[in-house]
Amino acid sequence: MKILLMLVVMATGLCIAQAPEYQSYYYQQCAGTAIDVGYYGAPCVADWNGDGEKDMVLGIFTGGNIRFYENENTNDSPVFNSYTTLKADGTTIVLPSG
Ligand SMILES: [Ca+2]
Repeated sequence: MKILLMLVVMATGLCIAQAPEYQSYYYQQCAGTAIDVGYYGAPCVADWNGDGEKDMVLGIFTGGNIRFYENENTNDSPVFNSYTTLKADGTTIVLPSG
């Protein structure tokens, strides 16, 4: 019985599986300009400030800083107009590289 159920689930999965659809890439912008941090930017999207909209936290290899971009629009159409450099105890966070 378990084998039959597993075969049905597998067959159903095969029938509804579709090829993924990809969108072309784009440069995320801040205040209308493409965000460019040089090499090895490390973005992370999360609701950092708890307002329900996903923000962007961006680690930067050069300089080792971390930027916070607050989303000023919706999750479907995020808008970033500025950023702040994250600090801990009043001191800018600098992560060593290498
Ligand atoms: Ca947010």
